[in-house]
Amino acid sequence: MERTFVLAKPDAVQRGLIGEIIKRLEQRGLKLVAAKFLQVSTDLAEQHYAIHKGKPFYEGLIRYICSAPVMAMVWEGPQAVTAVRQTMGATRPTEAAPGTIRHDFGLEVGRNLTHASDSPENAQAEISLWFKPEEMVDWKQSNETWISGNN
Ligand code: IDP
Repeated sequence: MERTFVLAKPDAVQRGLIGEIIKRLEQRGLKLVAAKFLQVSTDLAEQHYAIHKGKPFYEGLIRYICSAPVMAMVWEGPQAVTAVRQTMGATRPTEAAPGTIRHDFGLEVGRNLTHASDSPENAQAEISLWFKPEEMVDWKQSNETWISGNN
């Protein structure tokens, strides 16, 4: 099983799309193992997006992430990183496939609604940046064997 870090960004929160994002991940078969609603500090935003420091969109990206609350989550499942990125769609909403969150609810890259880790290594780093170990909930979902299994 793999875990990945997901954010419903400020535009998703302001537009009342937290439920829609959670619904799609739940329907995919993924399991929610941690969640919190918070106002992101500049310090946390800069750590999270450190890789983009120096890019033309960096300052605006930090302002965007800190502009309203976000919903931070950890989702678990087989190939969770790949599955969630697929459900989110391409970074630019106009390049995202129909049926993905970014396509179905977005138009601009600067308001693309969600973040999801792009590799298992980055997922681990992002999970430990945003969550304490005791905030993760280990639980068994009763329908797990109907979502993942080889028999
Ligand atoms: P990702 O979120 O799909 O992993 P990244 O390339 O890692 O995409 O970019 C991180 C975030 O930075 C994007 O989700 C988007 O919010 C923002 N971003 C990326 N490129 C641009 C841009 O050209 N203009 C404005 N914002 C951008």
